[in-house]
Amino acid sequence: MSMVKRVAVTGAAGQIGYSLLPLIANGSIFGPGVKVALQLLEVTPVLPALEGVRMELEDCAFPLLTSVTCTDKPEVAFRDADLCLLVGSKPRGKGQERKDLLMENGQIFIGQGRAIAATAGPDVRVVVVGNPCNTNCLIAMRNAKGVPPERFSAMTRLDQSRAKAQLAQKAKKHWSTVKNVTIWGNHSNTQYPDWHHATIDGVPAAKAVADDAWLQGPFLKTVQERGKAIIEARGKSSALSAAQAACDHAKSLFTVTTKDDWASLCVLSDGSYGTPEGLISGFPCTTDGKGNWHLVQGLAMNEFSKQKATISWNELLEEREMVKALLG
Ligand code: NAX
Repeated sequence: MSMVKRVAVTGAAGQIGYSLLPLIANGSIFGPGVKVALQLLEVTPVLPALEGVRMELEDCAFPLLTSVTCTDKPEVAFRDADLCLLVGSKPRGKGQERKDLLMENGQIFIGQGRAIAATAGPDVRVVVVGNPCNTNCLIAMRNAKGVPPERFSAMTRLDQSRAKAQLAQKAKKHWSTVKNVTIWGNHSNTQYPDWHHATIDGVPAAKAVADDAWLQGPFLKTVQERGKAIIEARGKSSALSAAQAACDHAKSLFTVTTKDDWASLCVLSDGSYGTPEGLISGFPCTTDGKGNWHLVQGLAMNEFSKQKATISWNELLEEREMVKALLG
């Protein structure tokens, strides 16, 4: 009997969904030997467009794709799911306050957290992409009663990949040679992309780049503001790269990741490195290939790093405070 992994994707008719679904159907997460069933969630008015996406998926005749379910009911989308990719959320409206956005999206993630607890598979993993992804993840996790909190993570993989690309280009090396970049804190422009433990082609990044002023200034700012730069250039937010990052993040949960090149995942803080306990925040992680992560411990953090990370941790604390009524 061949194995089929059930992957639920929310916001599936959105622009990230459009780039993400073919990647999943091609085996990007579970590999070329594992069949996948897609369970797609959208809001009711968008179901006709989602139907078009389903038709296109069928027309690709992906060898690994066994079925496509389209629904506006979270309990149907998450039923027996092995992996839930929570991509759908509401964008910030014109003139809308951050708190209102957090609260509005919070309602979505309460419902989805509950539905995951009620119907997802017994070994489900949940990856939150929809922004503000750290706090949305916290809300879903806290409302998914009975699902172990470490099954939840939020995505800073795109930031990690962006940082690797910037470091590589500065050092005139290929990005595949950049290892061990960490994104501390929130997936927002307060995030702290930390190069201090990174290597480029085996050489410490600071030595390979040989430009501390660039690392502490333009490098940080470019990674923090990359999303905005893409909107300015494309007129739309990053989708292709976000879809790739979502697959890379999920794949790193289901394959072994070592300290040779750790994954930067936003996961539940136990207080390590000074990250306030109970937040969903960026950490360097290894994984066991069975969906479980472990924090990389014992890394030195200098004053600069602590100061930068604290700015982002404080923002996450503020966000948590704003949504405290939603934390089941
Ligand atoms: P789109 O607006 O193109 O698509 C979002 C889709 O979600 C829409 O089709 C909408 O109908 C659907 N949706 C809204 N509420 C829903 C609900 N309750 N249930 C199911 N579906 C729902 O946005 P897109 O560009 O695809 O981005 C999706 C999310 O990813 C946004 O929140 C965006 O900010 C976030 N991003 C996160 C990134 C990260 O690194 N964590 C990077 C990329 C991206 O900005």
